[in-house]
Parts: sequence; structure tokens; C-alpha cells
Amino acid sequence: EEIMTCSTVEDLGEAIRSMQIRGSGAIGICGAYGLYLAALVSNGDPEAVKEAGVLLKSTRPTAVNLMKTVDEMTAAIKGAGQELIEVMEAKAVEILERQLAFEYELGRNGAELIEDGDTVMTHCHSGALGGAGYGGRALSVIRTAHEQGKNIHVITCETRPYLQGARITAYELKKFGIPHTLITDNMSGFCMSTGRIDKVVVGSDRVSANGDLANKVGTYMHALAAKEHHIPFYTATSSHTIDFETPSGADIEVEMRDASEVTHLKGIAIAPEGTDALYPSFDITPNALISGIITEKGVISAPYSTNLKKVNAEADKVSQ
Ligand code: RUB
Repeated sequence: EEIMTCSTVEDLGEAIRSMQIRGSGAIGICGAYGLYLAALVSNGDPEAVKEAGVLLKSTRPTAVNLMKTVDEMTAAIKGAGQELIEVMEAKAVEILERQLAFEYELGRNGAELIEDGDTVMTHCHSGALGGAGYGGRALSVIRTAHEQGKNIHVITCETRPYLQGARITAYELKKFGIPHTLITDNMSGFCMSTGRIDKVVVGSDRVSANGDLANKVGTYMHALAAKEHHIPFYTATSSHTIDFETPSGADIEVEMRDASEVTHLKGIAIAPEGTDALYPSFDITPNALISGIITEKGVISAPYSTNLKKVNAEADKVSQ
């Protein structure tokens, strides 16, 4: 495993932009530690820390955790005085520890939905490297069910064009010793229609106030197929990823990435030169297709507008 070093906030921003660090949980943690890094390299200059927050927030627009952790760190600048470096360090550690605790809790809540013998499909990578600890969000549910002794099998989707499902999810499933099968994204309908999938659990980059879900592009298509085949479709998230400022999925900004990431694979052209291509990095799954939203506070079911608010009322401070 290669270790990458980011010595400046610019390095970190570039690492996020270029997908060296990705997944909503991981980039949220980068928001926190990025501001701590800015405090260190500027020798405790509050303006430099605020600027670092603006830079980091601009790297990827869809995942809300990054916005929230930067805001939380920025709010802590006020009143820090001479102790800015220490305050930033303590806050970043608090945010990381909270995220790990939430991942663990939501994993336990979600695992209750998984039965012995289930085959669970997931998309992209919502896993250990993402959340840094117990298993990210979707993988936390899967890993907890596996560790409870349930005999489960995972179908991981390749996730074109960045192949997170093949490169990272399959790697982590192997590491955790969880039996799995890799499919390309266009095989989920076949697998569902032939009884090969019992449940779908995906991560989330943002859940709007009405329960619409922004997650890696392809998620919507899997949710549609799951609905048609009466297969429960869950997102594993946390109260921090629920964005009450955003009324519905239509209001979520979907990051559009460079089309060359579709026309080229590791620098090799896979389409004729000049081919027009599109790369929406995420898509929106309407709440009607979601069977439940798994959080550290429990599994939330429809009607989401009402039930998510109840969770918010309980989450008196932002959580991850
Ligand atoms: C990653 C993605 C993941 C969510 C949740 O997209 O869509 O499903 O971020 O991940 P990208 P986690 O690779 O473009 O960042 O549960 O690890 O936060």
C-alpha cells in the first residue's frame, strides 16, 4: 500500500480533486485535518486557515461532509486566540473520532437488516479506506453482518469510469475475508431478475431533507431495478450526511468531471479521438426508491421529510 504525503493544503486539495483521496467520509476528514494542516504551516494564522477552508470546499461540490467539517473547523477559529494550532488539532481529532463511532453504530443498525444467507449488492466504494476506520458506511453494515457470523455474499459493482468497486471495494472485501463477486455496472438488472441479489446497500454523498440520495453515478439505475424486483434498497449514511439546507435532490449540485475520464482508461483511449462524452460523477435516487436510510441513530423509513427531521432534532450537534 502506497503512502501519500500532503505537506500543504494545496497538495491536499489536489489529492482530493484528482481522486487520490475520495469518498464522502474520507474527504470530510480531510476538511478537518486540512484546516489543522493550514494552522500548522501558517504558524497559527486564522486567515490562512479560513482560506484553506475555501480552497478545500471548492474541490468537490456534491459530498456534504466536506462542507460541514470545514464549517465546523472554521467556527472553532473564533475564540481560539493564540492556541489556534492546538484548537484545530483537538477539533480535527474530535471529528475523526466521532465519525469512527458513527460508522461503528450505523454498521450495527444496518446489520440488523441483513439476514443469514443474504447476497448484498453494493456500488462504488463506501468502505474502510473511505471512513478510515471500521468499514466506511456500506461496508460497515456488510462487515458487521459478516462478523456477527451471518453467512453473506457481496456483489460489488465495478463502477465505471473510476472502477472504485473493482479496485477498492473488492480489495477491502478480500482483506476482511468476506466472500464476494465482481460484476460490471450493467449486470445488476440481470443479477436481480435471476434472484442473485437479496438486498442493496450503498453509501451516500448527500441526502437532501426529503430523503433523496446523491451517490456515485449508477446508484439510481440500481435502485430502479431493485424496485422492479422488490429488492430492498438501503443507503448507509450518518446524520452528518443529511443536508437539511437542501430541500430535494434537484437542489443538489452534481459534480461534472472531465469527459476524458470516460474516453480514456488509465491514459489509454477507449473511444475514437474527438468522441463527445459526459461524466456526471453522481446521480440522484428519489426517496420513493429507498427502503430505509441507515444512520448511527437507527434505520429511518418513509416519510423521510418528517422522519429525518426527528433525527435532526436529536442530533443537537453535527455528527458524521
Ligand atoms: C464515492 C461514493 C461513495 C460515497 C460514500 O464517490 O459515491 O459511495 O462517497 O462513501 P467518489 P463513504 O469515489 O467519486 O468520491 O461511505 O466512504 O463516505
